Amino acid sequence: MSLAELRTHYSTQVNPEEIGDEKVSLAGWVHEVRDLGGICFVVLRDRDGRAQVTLVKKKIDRELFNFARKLIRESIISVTGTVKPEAKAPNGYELIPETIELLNEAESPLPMDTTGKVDAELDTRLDSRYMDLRREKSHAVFRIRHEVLNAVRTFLSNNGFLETSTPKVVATATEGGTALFPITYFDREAFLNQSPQLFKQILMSGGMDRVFEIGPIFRAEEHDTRRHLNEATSIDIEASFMDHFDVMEILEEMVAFVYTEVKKNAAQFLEDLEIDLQVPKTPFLKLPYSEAIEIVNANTDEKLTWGDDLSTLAEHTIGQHVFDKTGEEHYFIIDWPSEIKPFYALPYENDPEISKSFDMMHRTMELSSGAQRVHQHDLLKTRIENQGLDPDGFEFYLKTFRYGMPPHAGWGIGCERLVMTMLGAENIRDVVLFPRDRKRLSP
Ligand code: AMO
Repeated sequence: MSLAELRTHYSTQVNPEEIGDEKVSLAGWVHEVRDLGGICFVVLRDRDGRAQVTLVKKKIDRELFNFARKLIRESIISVTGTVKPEAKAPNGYELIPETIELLNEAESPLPMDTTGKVDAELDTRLDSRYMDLRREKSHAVFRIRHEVLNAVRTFLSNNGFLETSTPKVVATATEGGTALFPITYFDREAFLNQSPQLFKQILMSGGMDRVFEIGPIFRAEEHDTRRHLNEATSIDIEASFMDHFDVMEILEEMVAFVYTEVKKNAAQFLEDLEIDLQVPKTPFLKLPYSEAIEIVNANTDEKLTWGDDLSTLAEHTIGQHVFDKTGEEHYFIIDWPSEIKPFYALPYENDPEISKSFDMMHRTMELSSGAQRVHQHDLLKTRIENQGLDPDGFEFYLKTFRYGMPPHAGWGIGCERLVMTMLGAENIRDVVLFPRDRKRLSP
């Protein structure tokens, strides 16, 4: 027998009306054993749900009954039997076993509660993530993340974007300001990439026209906050013959599509998390940076001037202001000072102090940033120099601007922040399987 035959169905696939006398095999974890003397219930849990295995002492083989009573929680079993409708049991049926095969017994006591009845600290949960994932609420988060990425792929593919993968081991920085993780690459120093930025732009010169990438980015940021990771997942796009407004439209439509798909395809998991998801309305408000700092100055003690970055307090203040006015959590801050945006952001021709750039915000934090890019070689070289970087290190990138580079634009959105804000998670680590932060390198 092949191992796949240990299971004919997932627990949620069994319909007692349709199945009749047909034999059913389920495989999974022993979630709970309730021994009431004359009757014993074993709750089997698999990835998609639960099933009640019912053993009535008088009606069943004595040996099987005694075996079931002694099953240790979280052991792996395969149960074969017939089903009976039972309104009070999960999925509306109970499984009357003919055989129960113990495939791998769990040790006892368990390192962590998996029923969700006992609250555990985030750190404890992350230390034993394999146990934590067996909790309904933790599992739900990653089912939703799966739907998010599925929807992103569908949306971008349907809009003509090609999926690409670019190197994570690189020789240069792109996002000045945030530090790099150095690594040893044979006899040279290399770094873990902060963003696919340079590569996705090179692909525009290569005629790929519209590309996207979903991949890891590495940021050696020292701060330990609830919304920063040192390894994150970035969803990046780059598109030729588009300006910043064109790609903002793609971004807001994508976010609305993702919410709609999650609502449709992950309804059960939203329910497990007690979330009533509201699909954001498009188009999102586009607030110029100059107005954004006025809002901060009018409502807080901060006195921001042109060229200042936005603090967390500033972001919260603007987010609340927009929410009070529009009832929407998503909005853009556009037209940032050129001096605080990376070298690749294109300044307006008639007012070079301002760049064709944007951040897409959620009420409490930045979700994405993007821009129309500098596509003129000489201007790009000057901007690299002006930011104190050495253009020689960028030669592989710069030269692609000399032989036919179309005007283009793009953005990057953090997958974890997208999921975090969608679910109202307190801490970004909640929505990452194995977070990498200042303190955490294992598991
Ligand atoms: P930026 O540096 O703003 O832009 O990053 C884009 C988005 O990626 C997410 N992100 C992070 N999430 C968690 N922890 C971090 N340390 C972290 N750093 C970034 C955020 C952020 O908004 N090359 C540009 C994008 C572009 O212009 O196309 C870039 O990397 O959600």
